[in-house]
Amino acid sequence: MSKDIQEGGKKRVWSCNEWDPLEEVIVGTVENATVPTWNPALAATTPSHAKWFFDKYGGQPFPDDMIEKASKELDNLADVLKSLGVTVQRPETLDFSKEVTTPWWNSKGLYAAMPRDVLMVVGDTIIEAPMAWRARYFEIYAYRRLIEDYFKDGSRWLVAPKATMSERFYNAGYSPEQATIDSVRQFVVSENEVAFDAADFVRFGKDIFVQKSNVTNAMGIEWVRRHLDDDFSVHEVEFGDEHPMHIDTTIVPLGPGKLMINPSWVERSQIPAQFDSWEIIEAPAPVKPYDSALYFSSDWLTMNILTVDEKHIIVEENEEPLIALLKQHGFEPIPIPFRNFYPFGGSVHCATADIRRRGTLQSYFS
Ligand code: ABU
Repeated sequence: MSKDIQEGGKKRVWSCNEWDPLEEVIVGTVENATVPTWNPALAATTPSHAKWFFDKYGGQPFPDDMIEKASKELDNLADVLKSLGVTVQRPETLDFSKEVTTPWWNSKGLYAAMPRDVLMVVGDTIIEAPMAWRARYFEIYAYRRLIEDYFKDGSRWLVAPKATMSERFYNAGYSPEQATIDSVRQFVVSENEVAFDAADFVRFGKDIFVQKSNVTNAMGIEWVRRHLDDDFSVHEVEFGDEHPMHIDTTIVPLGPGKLMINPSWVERSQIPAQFDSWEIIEAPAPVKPYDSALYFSSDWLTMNILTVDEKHIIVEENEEPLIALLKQHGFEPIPIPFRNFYPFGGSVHCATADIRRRGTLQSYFS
């Protein structure tokens, strides 16, 4: 990679890690969000207590009051980011209630609420993830006009191969109750086709860590590895989440040399040796009870924060123990209301995707 590119130059798309000063970001939308019908891919990671929600609303729009409250919180997040000098983009609203037909299956869509899941920026390259839920097959098109603009402005653009998501894409024998067999983690996606969600990757400059999950398989990880410049190394990690989907409630970098871990899933012995000289900070337990149910995620949305720069971190305002902990470590948390977004499956990290962070491509590990 040329020196100019290593430094981002004047590129509109440039982001190498999770903590350099954020200059442009996409914030998702819950407009037209449609509840998926219960299916094995969803069941693999969805808390079983939430099944009633999908039985009741599957195939229908999310209830209006949920959309209204979450939209307000997203708009507020966008305003907070703008007030910090960050350029904010929003996706197009697609008609997610429309049923699409492929040669193998029919499905309605889901939403464009979680840009972090569907795309990632590595250096000056936008990577479109192929996704692993049928309801998310066409989700990237909500971002396509933006991506086309970024491409016109000089970004590189990689589109991962779309799987058929036919029967062979999934492990027919997978059961969430038997997620580990003989110490080997099982997943609902098979190894027959490329699968990954972008949110299973976390960027630390030249080193990128990724977990296999119920939406990311070894072929998906290898696809990313082979398509990145030689400057990047992709390291696979495994932690204790029995039903993993997205790494951003498991390990979260707070800045160079500071890693926040989920103490209920991450044993110190599982942390890769690269982090030996890093400060490891255990996230406090999530604050409960929630005002609203968690239909798509674990309780650990607490950790799903957005680092604006090395000092400022956007966090959900009810997560007081986390706010206190961040202050103790010298950060200035920016609390915002975001609990009404939680039932859609994420918090501020999921709801955003970095497009530009000021900084250079570096190695943070000796
Ligand atoms: N999409 C982030 C949610 C991960 C979790 O369930 O903890």
